[in-house]
Amino acid sequence: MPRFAAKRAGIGEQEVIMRTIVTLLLAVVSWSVTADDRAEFNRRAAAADMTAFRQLDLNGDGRLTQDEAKHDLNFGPRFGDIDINRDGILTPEEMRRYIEQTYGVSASA
Ligand SMILES: [Ca+2]
Ligand SMILES: [Ca+2]
Repeated sequence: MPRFAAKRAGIGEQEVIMRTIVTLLLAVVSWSVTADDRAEFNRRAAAADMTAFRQLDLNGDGRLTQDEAKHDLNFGPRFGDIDINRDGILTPEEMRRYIEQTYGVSASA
């Protein structure tokens, strides 16, 4: 009888340990899914910004002026944040730095 009780207690402990492991695994899985979602979001946002940069460049000189960007409701308001040297022109280099700082991904321009 004591052996039986001990065995039962042993199974109970194993069950607790298993439940703990499963709980931890689920936590790790849900955390990594969140991290993947965040990384995927950042990649898409970076790609969207680079696409907008190219599309808004109406005269095709590879740079964006405030005039070219001002009508874009997504890009226009951020112009000042991207324009690091405040000369009113966004260069591909400023775009890359903004994307790296904002999204933590390297941009391909
Ligand atoms: Ca331009
Ligand atoms: Ca600039």
